[in-house]
Amino acid sequence: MQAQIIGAPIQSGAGQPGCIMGPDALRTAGLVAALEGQGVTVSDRGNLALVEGPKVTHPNPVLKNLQHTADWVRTLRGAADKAMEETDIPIFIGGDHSMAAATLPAAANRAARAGKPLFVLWLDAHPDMNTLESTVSGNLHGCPVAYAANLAPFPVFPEVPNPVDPTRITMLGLRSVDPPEAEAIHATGVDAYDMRAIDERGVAEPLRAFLERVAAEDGHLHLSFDVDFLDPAIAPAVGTTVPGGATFREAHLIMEMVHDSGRLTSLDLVELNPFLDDRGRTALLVTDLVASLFGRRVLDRPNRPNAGR
Ligand code: DIR
Ligand code: MN
Ligand code: MN
Ligand code: MN
Repeated sequence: MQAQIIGAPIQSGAGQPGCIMGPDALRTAGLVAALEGQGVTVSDRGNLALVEGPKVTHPNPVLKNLQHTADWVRTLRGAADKAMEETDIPIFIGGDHSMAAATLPAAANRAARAGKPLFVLWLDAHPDMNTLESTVSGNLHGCPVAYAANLAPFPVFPEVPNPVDPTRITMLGLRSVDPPEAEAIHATGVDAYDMRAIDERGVAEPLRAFLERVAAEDGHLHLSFDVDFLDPAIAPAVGTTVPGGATFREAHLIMEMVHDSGRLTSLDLVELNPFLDDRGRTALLVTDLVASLFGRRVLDRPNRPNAGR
């Protein structure tokens, strides 16, 4: 299996600086070796350079860094559409979650070319379903799902030829949802599990049902992993921590189940802010989760009879 790593050092969509260092922290933590350790042939394409695009404006004065973020989304969209053509599994390392405004449409384009439905697994404390009108913070990392699913006009970003079907999005880990986002979840049929649902049902049951749907419809699967999905106690390096997040064990289980499904076709690793990290522990944890996502399991430890599986 081949994977490309595409670094997107974009931080203008987040409320505070630091995500610009995310891609290099993930490399420093050993992301390439973690993938190669699972037999993946990795091509690290380095970090993208911003290309300035057409001038954009919007009447909502609260929007922050609109031009710069729009330029980044356009730049990454071009690179993402290309990576989707070139490799089995593009891995987009960021960078804040406005990246998904490029990677989701690119994943949807590839699925459409293949004649397959696109499913999205969204692991995040937030649904990121604000529109350019509904956002209160003005941070564009709170908007990519609404844009990619075409829930509202986003004239500042490129056109979305293949909107993501909200009923094929499963969100796990929600615990900070703005009222317009809650309305959008219900109105569109996004399959959303907040922490209460996870406390009551665990992660395995809803995830298994989702992965069975992906298999039944022979779909593509894009996984968008926001570091704030994790509990802040184990993953402090994110600007938008929310208490009560996923545990180490829940997160690894999800990664192992997605691996076992054999369905993963593209991946975002977003919102890592190394400026807020504690001796690299969050970058190391994310790297470790990626190893699980690509097949590492406990019984693969050397000196066990099934080592090297
Ligand atoms: C909030 C927080 N819903 C917003 N969103 C965050 O700014 O739109 N997303 N932090 O990651
Ligand atoms: Mn997010
Ligand atoms: Mn988030
Ligand atoms: Mn494997």
